[in-house]
Amino acid sequence: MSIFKQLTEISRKRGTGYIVLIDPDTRDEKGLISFVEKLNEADVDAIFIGGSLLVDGEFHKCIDIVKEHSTIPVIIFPGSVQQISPKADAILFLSIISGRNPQYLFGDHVIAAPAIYKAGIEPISTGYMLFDSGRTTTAEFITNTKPLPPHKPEIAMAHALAAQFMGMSTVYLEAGSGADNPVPDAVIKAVSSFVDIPVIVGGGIKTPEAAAAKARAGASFIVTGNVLDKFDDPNIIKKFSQAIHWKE
Ligand code: 1GP
Repeated sequence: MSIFKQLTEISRKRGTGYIVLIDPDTRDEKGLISFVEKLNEADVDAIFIGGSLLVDGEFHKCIDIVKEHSTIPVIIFPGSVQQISPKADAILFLSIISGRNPQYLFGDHVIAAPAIYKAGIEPISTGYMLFDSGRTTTAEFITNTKPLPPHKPEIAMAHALAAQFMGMSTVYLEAGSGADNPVPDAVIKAVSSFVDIPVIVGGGIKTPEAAAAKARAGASFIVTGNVLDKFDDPNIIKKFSQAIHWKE
């Protein structure tokens, strides 16, 4: 069964799936191994690896280490065409549909497709929708795209439906890593009840309670990233996981 099918099965059974994003620039090897060990015990459904701006260039090493220490599926969340590895299980084949920059709509894809084919990893066609979250995010700046207004659900709904009509497998509602304001629950509810494809939600989700509300609003998957480093609580990942898997 494909990774995408496995994940949609999980979200159907558990209400919502939980995905943790690892930015390869933020941890040294020792820190990464101990973080992955925590993920193994916290009932996390998948790991995203990637970032909009990789300073250290530790992307490949990061995937090697995570694969060596975990059996959780590893999905590349690419910030650029350089972020492709045969060691991963799958890759989000992202089109930034909130923007109108051709490079990120159907430009880099032409360069990446043969490399992904050669790597033999599963592409997951994803309509990536960046939302305005109060201040400029790295993704917005690097991709030179305008984010969607967060208080206009009808605009978000139309974008997501267009993605579905174009045959994309999923849409990703993104406020950006460390966003002050995550994607509002009302937008998640409007989009997820309007389209048939799974809805991934991430960016600035700071507490298990906030994650639970977004899960119940209709998110198929919740993604948390750097926010996990801001807690002293050693059980925080488990708490997110329990809050997100709301059908249990
Ligand atoms: C995943 O970019 C997010 O979509 C991760 O965001 O780092 O704010 O959790 P945080």
